Amino acid sequence: MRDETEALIVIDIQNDFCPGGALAVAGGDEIVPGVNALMEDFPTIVLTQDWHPADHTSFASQHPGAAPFGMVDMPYGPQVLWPDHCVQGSDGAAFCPGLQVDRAQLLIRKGFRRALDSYSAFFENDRRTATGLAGYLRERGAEHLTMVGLATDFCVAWSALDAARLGFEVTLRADLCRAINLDGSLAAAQQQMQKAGVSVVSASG
Ligand code: VGL
Ligand code: ZN
Repeated sequence: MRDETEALIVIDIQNDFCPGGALAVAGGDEIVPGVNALMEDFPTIVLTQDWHPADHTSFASQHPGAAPFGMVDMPYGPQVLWPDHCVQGSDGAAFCPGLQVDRAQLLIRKGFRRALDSYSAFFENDRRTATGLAGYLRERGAEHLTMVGLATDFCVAWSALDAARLGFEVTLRADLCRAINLDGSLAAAQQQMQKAGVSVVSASG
């Protein structure tokens, strides 16, 4: 077991991001066994869950004439329009079958405000509205965060970038993440994470 300065952040491993889901990420389900094994090694485990109202403004269905994966300008900046996904209480919003969640101490739900999306586990997409996770982790004594989950280039990358900006030491386990890769979003996210000092690795270190 690692010491109390180490926390594992398990991002959005939910049915809608796995094959057959509304916003399926290729191979999303493949990471479950590895994430389960990694959880055994961490004293502090946080899960996040994308958790939208049915009329969330990140859904293309809320914008007449718009198609999924287009862009729209929101008051807080540009926003990708998504297929309806992770609706609060739906089967699609539930954790993927087999994900071993019993040892997690905190569940952060995000994206629950209709007019504001939230990719990062720390701040919503206005980059100002905090989820409370930074305070929780600091009070628990966490300094080094390991990130796994879905999707690499959206919720995982935004979480990793915010964590680095907040002063945490961040490791991303690329082998335990899968990407959406929309218009080069994966390469862009990798570049930003490298610049921010996020350590992207493919095995336990
Ligand atoms: C995510 C798009 C929309 C993610 C969530 O978990 O990466 N991506 N909502
Ligand atoms: Zn979402």
